Amino acid sequence: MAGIAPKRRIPPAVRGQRFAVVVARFNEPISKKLLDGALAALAGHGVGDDAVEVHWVPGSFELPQAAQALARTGRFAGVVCVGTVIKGATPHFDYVCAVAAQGISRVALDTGVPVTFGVITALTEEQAWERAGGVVGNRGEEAALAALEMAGWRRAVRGRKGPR
Ligand code: INI
Repeated sequence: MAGIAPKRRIPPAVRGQRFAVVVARFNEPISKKLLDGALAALAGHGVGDDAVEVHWVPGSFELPQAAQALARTGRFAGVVCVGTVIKGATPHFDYVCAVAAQGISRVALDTGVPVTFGVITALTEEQAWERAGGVVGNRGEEAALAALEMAGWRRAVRGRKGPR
């Protein structure tokens, strides 16, 4: 998917909050770049290594289960999911992508914790590298920025009083 990533509106209040990053090990060298991008984005907003937990799972199919367990602990202001799915010769790709996207969205809706989608869904390995810190950006970084923004938004909404 092409497009222009939005300008982020991340309030300083997210500093000091805890985040989790779940990484799918499949296509590990590419997913590692997504993890690096996510950690750099978090650190750039005052969320250092000591406030971030990294959890590895076998593949993108498993991302929602891990995200759900982490979100349910109540310990994290946001959970960032990263993985790399590359299309092969069979429909396997479609199943893995659909489960990852729908599952991650469901965890966010069911728990209320921001859970973001940093999964590359590429037709070729070249496309995947382009989205892992290459010419098209870094989907891990983008997902971390989205988690930071949503965590700030959630905090603001929860802090608001009812109608006067
Ligand atoms: N998982 C990925 O994250 N990326 C892939 O490209 C991929 N492919 O191509 O198969 C993949 N498959 C593994 C899947 O996510 C599960 O780990 C596996 O099916 C066991 O549940």
